[in-house]
Amino acid sequence: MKTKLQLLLLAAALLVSRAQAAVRVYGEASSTGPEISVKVYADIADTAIVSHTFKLFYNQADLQLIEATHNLDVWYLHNGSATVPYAEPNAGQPGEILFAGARMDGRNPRSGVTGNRVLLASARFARSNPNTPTFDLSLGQGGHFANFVDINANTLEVVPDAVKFMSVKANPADEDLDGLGDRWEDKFFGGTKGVFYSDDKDGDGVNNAGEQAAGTDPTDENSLLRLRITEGRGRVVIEWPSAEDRLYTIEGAKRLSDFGLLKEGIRATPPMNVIEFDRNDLPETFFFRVGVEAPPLQ
Ligand SMILES: [Ca+2]
Ligand SMILES: [Ca+2]
Ligand SMILES: [Ca+2]
Repeated sequence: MKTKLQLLLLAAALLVSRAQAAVRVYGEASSTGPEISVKVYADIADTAIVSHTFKLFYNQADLQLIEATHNLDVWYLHNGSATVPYAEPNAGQPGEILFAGARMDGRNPRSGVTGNRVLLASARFARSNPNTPTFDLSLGQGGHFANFVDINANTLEVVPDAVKFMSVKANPADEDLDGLGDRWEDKFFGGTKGVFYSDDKDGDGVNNAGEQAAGTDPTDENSLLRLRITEGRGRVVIEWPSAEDRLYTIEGAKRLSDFGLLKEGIRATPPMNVIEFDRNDLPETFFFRVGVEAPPLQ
């Protein structure tokens, strides 16, 4: 009779855990064109966790791993006097990275980690081809290994539905992860298919990524970011085509190998920006170049 009662109590305890704890793990991918970045987050509700372990899968034919990192701001060990290193991400198996993170702080052993959109870890990849990369997530380790443990020492992944792995989603502004905004691709090329960041369709020497950043037309060889420099009446006048929401930087050099900053944070005044220098302030031979800081992808 006593044994039966204990079993009933145990069943009740499991039910309580199931109702209370929920960890949802999901990834987000974005691209600069040549590089793909994946960030993996967790929504941790109704409990605080002290460890997580998961795997991120990628296609080796499409991507080469550059770097995998834990979010050490949140996941760290502290022995009471110093932060102690924890396991590095393990990329030993082809096409997968094992992340094992823990939060154990000797100054506050029962703190754990809770909250929405907690960054677990990140990875950066170099792309090997124009394919749209795909990723997957799963529990990190099997067997007797406890992956998601809360501050009450419950192993959450043994409770049905307590730990859920969602998909890795692409940046909604760049679903094909080529570094070009899908709306931008649609506007100039009628869709995202067959359009890639490194293409130079109009042959003006600026690739699509550069044209997008500069706000120029990737189908018009006369539309590109370049400087026009004129000199007269003791002044040097520099002009360039500009686009909304950009900031420009002008650099100068006596030799092409030696550029230095002249002006930064120059706001766009479309369709052209103009700045002037006193000729006497510049050496006889002088080079200029322009840099642009673009808004987020659209
Ligand atoms: Ca795109
Ligand atoms: Ca071009
Ligand atoms: Ca162009």
